[in-house]
Amino acid sequence: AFVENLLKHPTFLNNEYTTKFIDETPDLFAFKRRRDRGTKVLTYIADITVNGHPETKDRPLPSADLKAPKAPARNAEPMMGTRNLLEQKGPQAVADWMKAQRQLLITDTTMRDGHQSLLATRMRSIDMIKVAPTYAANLPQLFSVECWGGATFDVAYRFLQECPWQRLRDLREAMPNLMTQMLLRGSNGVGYTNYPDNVVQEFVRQAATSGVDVFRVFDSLNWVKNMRVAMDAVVEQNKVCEGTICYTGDILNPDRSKYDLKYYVAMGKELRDAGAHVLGLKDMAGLLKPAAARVLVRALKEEVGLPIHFHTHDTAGIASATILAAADAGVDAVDCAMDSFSGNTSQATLGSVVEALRNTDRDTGLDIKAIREISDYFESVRGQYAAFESGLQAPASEVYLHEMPGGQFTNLKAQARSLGLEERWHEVAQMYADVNQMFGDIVKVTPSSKVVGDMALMMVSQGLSRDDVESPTSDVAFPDSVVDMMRGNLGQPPGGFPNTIIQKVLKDEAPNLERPGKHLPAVDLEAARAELSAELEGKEIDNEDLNGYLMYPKVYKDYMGRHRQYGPVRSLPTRTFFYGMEPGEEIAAEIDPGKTLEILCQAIGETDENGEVKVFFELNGQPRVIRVPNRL
Ligand code: BTN
Ligand code: 3PY
Ligand code: ZN
Repeated sequence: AFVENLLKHPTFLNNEYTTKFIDETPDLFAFKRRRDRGTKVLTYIADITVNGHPETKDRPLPSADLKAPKAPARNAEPMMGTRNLLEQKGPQAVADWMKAQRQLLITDTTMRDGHQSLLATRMRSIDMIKVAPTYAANLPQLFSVECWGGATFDVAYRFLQECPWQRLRDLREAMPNLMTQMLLRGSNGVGYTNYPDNVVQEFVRQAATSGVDVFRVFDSLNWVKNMRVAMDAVVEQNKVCEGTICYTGDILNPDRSKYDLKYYVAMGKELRDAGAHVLGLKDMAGLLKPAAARVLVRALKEEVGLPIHFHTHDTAGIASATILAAADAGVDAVDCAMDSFSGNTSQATLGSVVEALRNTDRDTGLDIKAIREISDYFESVRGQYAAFESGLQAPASEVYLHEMPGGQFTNLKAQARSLGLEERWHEVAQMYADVNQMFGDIVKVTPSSKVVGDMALMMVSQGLSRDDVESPTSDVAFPDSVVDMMRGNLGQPPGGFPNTIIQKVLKDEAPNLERPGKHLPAVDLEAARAELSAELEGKEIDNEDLNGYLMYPKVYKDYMGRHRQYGPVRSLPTRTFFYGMEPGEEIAAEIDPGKTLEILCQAIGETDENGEVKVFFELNGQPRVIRVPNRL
């Protein structure tokens, strides 16, 4: 029962669990009195200073002599980039240009998959926005900057106490010549379940309006039918639609014939026919080996005809070899992360790929000095997030056994730790592989990867084998996510789920084999807006807020409740956000363009008879005393 409850916990549903749950979500309307933003931010700092941040409790500290990250100098004039082409000529012109030119195009993933895979998605907007103008000025040859979507959306609201839409607007403004890119989970939006069609459409419309140029759209079971609503919405917005194949198995292994070359070529053609401008090849676990990449890329190039954008992970330590093989075979664009955010479960090393191709016919044209400087910046950013490091020491070929996506690996390991299974990690890895076979060998990527992970953890902790689960006489309490998937609520894998497991999970209930969105009634958007506004005491709900709420109703409302209490904490330096301040320390926080709070922490008082602590500040030169409860 313990495991069952844990698997139902929202933080597990979120799949981004690393350290501690936040037990104490403040009541939504605990603070009715209107206070100015300065006071709210001071209240936050005082609270963290006295009580610590629940997410960094008992976790490693950043080194004491870590310098505050400082963005590198910029070249004078940002040159024209891919964004200018998109704006002037549209998405088809971008696709045509990709095919026509010879350099290997590079997407920088540092601000999305890089930190999602290495730091549990915890990088804060301020650490991105500070360096974004340097990208625009010094790396104008980039194909795109992946900086939004995937897990970043809910983690921003849930753990970072900031608005993901504002992050997007700010980045868009800071990089006017570069295409921004997001990861969209098809009908699952940026969530873990299928949404009604109009919610997906509205979300895409808003993401395009707020600043996304390239939409990488995938489906967690590779079901193109379930991707069309999202793809059509992207095309409708005149943005780049990257219809994406998720790669699993091994095309060169005759024993894994379910996902063979023919399967991928057929899917590529389906995506082309569904309107994709670019074909995404998403190797979320890093399973594509160099020799297989050569064969696959060549076949897709020849038979599909779209430009190909390849994404992989370095979990096995071999990602750059695969990228170079793909480049030889004619891939058009690839994903890399800044050196200091690369390797292991993240992407291949940007600077090294650039250097490897220098003076070849696929030379990327990127400035290696600019890359080093930005990587140095991110190195000091990364140091601030020591609490979220996974401790993974080395790449490992074990990924070819378990096939876990890079973005899931460290999270699942942390979940295993929290269940006391850390010592048995390799059993979890083997069980993950067994569950995959029991489910019929499926694509494993958010959210299907989470379902496999839930099942594997449950089985290891309860000592169940695949035979135990499949036995007609055993009585198994399946995790909710497994029941949901077998009901057909994430859609259908190629060939469907095996009857053995469907019958075991659903008993007499018949699964839905149709597209889940077909049966989900449209949400009345204006009614939802009115309902949310009423719940938030008449607050005006703009389209960004509405879309956040539609994706994650509770997460959004909890965020708003904390926002009323703590104000614009996104503007705090990262160290202050996670660790508060020390007496004598001084910081600045720009809460609006041109409006800066100069904050000096003077002293921290003793805990009084009411259990409260006074924290003494100077705010823009004026003394301010904030009282917070000591909850320790
Ligand atoms: C988060 O939820 O992680 C971001 C907001 C942090 C809220 C602070 S953390 C310390 C204190 N305890 C709470 O429950 N809320 C505040
Ligand atoms: C996500 O959906 O967040 C992923 O990164 C999948 O690879
Ligand atoms: Zn990835």
